[in-house]
Amino acid sequence: MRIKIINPNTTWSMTEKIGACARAVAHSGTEIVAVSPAMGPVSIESHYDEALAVPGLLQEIAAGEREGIDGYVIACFGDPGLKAARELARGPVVGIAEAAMHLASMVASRFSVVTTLGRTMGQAWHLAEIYGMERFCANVRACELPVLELEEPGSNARERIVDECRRSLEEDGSDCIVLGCAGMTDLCEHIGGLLGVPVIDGVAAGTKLIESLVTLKLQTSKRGELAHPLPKTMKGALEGFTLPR
Ligand code: 5HY
Repeated sequence: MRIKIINPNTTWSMTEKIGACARAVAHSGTEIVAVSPAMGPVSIESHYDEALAVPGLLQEIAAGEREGIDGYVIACFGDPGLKAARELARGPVVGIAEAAMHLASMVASRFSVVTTLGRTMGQAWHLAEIYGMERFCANVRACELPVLELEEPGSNARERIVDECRRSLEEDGSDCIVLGCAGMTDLCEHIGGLLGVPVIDGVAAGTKLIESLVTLKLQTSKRGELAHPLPKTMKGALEGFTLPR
């Protein structure tokens, strides 16, 4: 099977890291295609960034449909464009926040999300609410870490994330950590080994969930809300997104 993992930001070093972590858990028969869109923000740290990441993301979904991709992971903790991606895709699409929160709810009683900038915490809480995970989500914490600092050699990002994870276990009543950024994917094993609790990376979680859904031949339902979008003319800079009749 072929799974496309889309890092909706345009920082390819993060995309390569995401692809490597997905390949590390994927079945030998699964091909992982890891991409960033050709256009969009270099990192996603606000609603503005998230909105501007979606057109490029949808271009990658449309390309995947032409390429015969079996399923998709949206590798950004805000799960941007998830429903729109599901309308375009035949196969299943998951977001890494959705995947990580669901798996956390199966191995622990309460999880804390540890993310980057404080201003993105609201989106994590919003996703917990719409995914029905509020009763499992003890807290959402931020390290006040710019996303791209995760890509800087020699930054103290890892230590700051570990410290915040420790505080969440001590103060939130959590018994599990959800990493709140795709850029943290390579820290999962290290932090889990240090803290002795389940630490869930949405990239790995999403990859295995899509593998399972595809194996079970479960595709996105095309009856009603997630049916293919209606034919629509798009004008101006979005003209290329027109859906012909
Ligand atoms: C992510 N931003 O996973 C989110 C993290 C965040 O560029 N990739 C990003 O803080 O929302």
